[in-house]
Amino acid sequence: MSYRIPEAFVGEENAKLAAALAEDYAALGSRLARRGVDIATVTEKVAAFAVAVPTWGVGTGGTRFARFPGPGEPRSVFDKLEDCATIHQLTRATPTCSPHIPWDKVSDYRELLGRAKALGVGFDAVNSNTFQDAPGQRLSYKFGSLTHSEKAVRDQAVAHNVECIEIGAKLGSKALTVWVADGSNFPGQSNLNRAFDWYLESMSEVYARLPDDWRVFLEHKLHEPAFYSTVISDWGSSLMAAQALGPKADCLVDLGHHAPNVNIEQIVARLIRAGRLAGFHFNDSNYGDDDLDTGSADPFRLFRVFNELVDASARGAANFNPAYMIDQSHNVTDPIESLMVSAMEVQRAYAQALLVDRAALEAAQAENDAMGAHCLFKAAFVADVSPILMQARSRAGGAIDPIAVYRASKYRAHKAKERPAVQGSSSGIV
Ligand code: RM4
Ligand code: MN
Ligand code: MN
Repeated sequence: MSYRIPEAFVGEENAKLAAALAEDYAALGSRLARRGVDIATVTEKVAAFAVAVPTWGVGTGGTRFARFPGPGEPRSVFDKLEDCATIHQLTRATPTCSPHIPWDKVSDYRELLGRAKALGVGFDAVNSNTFQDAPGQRLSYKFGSLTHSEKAVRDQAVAHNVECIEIGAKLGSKALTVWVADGSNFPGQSNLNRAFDWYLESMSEVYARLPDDWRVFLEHKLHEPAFYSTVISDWGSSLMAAQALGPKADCLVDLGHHAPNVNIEQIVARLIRAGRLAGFHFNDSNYGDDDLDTGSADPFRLFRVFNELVDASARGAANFNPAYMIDQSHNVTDPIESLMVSAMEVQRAYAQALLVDRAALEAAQAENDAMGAHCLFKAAFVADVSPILMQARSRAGGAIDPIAVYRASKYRAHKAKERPAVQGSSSGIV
């Protein structure tokens, strides 16, 4: 029997903090009431908010230079599911996980689905992978996949994406996320227009294989591994592709996939306006695709993104149904701790955005009261909404303090015994 944190243990740990939480929650409730905000409504909305965790995120990541594996790392997708379930057990914010194929390929998907159900987690969007060669693969993706100059390689990449849809259908997923690393490293190496044509040609074949109730998420990224040109480098290329492919294609925003200082929330606003926002890969970034923990470096940016989302939902924006996923790499932390904190940071940004006094903000904007508008906006960001998050978690059976409970349970030490290290494990982004 593999170790799971006993529910009773979570209850005992919560009991130690319950009185303090009740006090803090009541105090915040009256503070918010003075501003005309009903804390119960905000708490309900936060409780209903979910974000998917990436199966590849529960393994230790790495940089181009090294990977430092930790004890008790998941050795297979079954182990990964256990860790994802633990993250959800304590945070109650991550009921689904997003698989990556072929990393999470198994011979029996019914068994995998059964295991997930037993653990109380489901599957979110399936991620295809044509940025590396799978063992035994016939043709190489060294010079591209969906946009390779040779038709046979493009066909192989299309077939891989179709296989991902088939696997996802068995797991109850409803979306395929496609990030292509394709591009060029030298000016002149490829024809910028032709590469885009090939992308559209290949993706329309993938699109044609989507079940009726599926969507495809097109993920753009500025650079890496292609350092001169990437085929789907920005939201403009992504939107052009989505519009060419059809209504089931939308644009996914990975927060780390933009140039430094780009106004990501404005990109989000534009995609919402176009009715084409697929959703997010949350992480944080200082320079590029750093894959830092969500909200760790720039929580204000995360808040600004959520402000656009809450605004869109308040306006009843059309075709607005974003999928929320985390996509980050954990190089120096326990991945379970990182993912729990990140899920809570996403909820925090959402809760803060719900506090923005939209009527007052609109009035200040109409009067061109720049400082007044900014202060209103900032007031929501600096509010400490922790008691709301804690209350939502504990009501749902999660931990008031997930990190403390996780550490006290010694989950990782249990897993280190159960999961002797194996060579060539597919954990993490390596
Ligand atoms: C990419 C991109 C994809 C992710 C891979 C591992 O930079 O963010 O979403 O699947 O990394
Ligand atoms: Mn991503
Ligand atoms: Mn990335």
